[in-house]
Amino acid sequence: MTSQNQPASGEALFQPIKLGGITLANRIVMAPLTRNRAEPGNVPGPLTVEYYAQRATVGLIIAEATQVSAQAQGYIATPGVHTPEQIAGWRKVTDEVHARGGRIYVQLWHTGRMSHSAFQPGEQAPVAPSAIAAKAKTYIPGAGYVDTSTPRALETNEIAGIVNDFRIAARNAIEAGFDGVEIHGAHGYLLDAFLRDGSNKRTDMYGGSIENRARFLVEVMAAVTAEIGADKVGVRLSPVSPVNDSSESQPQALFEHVVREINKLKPVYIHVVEGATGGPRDNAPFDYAALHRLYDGVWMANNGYSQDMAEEAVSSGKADLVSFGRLLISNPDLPRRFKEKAPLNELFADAPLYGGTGPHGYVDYPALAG
Ligand code: 8OZ
Repeated sequence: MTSQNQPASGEALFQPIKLGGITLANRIVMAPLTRNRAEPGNVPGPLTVEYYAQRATVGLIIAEATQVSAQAQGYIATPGVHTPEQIAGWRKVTDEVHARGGRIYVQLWHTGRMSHSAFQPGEQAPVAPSAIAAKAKTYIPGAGYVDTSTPRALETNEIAGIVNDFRIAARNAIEAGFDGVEIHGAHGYLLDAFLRDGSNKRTDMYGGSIENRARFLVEVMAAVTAEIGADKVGVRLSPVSPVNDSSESQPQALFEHVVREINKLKPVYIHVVEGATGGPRDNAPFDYAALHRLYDGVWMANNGYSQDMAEEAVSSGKADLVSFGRLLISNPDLPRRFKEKAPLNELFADAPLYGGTGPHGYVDYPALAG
């Protein structure tokens, strides 16, 4: 109910903060960013080690969305954390970040209907709350950007297996050296698609009422907190983001229920995307302060924050942490640049945010000299 570790005044972004059993050096977080750079087997490779290591001066890195199972994949070259090779690849990343004094969580996802049968085991249909295709696209080599596949509705008795996939992936993440995990409960992926009445038309105990639609996410949070400890688990929500064809008729009531239930499990943070992901912050009315009041842990805000906005949010107690996406792609040393009020690099115009092979646009954004 109260914001934690608020500094008295000034330089709020540079006050350390406790997050479960670890202390973050500052309030600047690297948001989870899909880059589609995983190597064959969906294993993070040497450039990914370098990329995260370059960004280790943020208070916390949240490594990109990482699939909990083969079925969870929806895009090309996204990493997993469900095979020994993937765990070993991530171990190199976490070792290098820790060697540089950084802290790193990983975001765990199941893409649900945001997938294509080309990514699915046996080229099956992707799975979702209901058999409704998202009006969205994914990239397939050779075919380009194609519509996501019409999913099949999960059987009620399949849900426990996916809860278990999240539980095992969380255990694997700890084995890989991560300081904790963020459950991806946002952006229209499987858990968020269950939350929302635009994508969930079920008539079993996982559909209908708000309580029922929240059940899957709450079960995942309960399983993961029981497995690795609530002090190592966060969750990301995007209450009014329309991204990936997401819609909900009563977002305030839905997400107040979700946060009340999640609060009982005492995860260390809630990470909220305010407004439309990567777009307008005021696309739909929503009372984020009302949500924050329902939660006792660390509150992380995201979406289009500048340094000044972040400083105001943390010094006023609206947020304890602020995560940055694009600014951290182009500025590996963002905390230092903020501290020194140094100019910020722009994104390269000639390098893709998603995919690519060599260093360009991934590990060649310059840090300040000296
Ligand atoms: C951009 C492209 C693909 C995936 C998200 C994991 O929106 C993503 C994502 C973003 O959370």
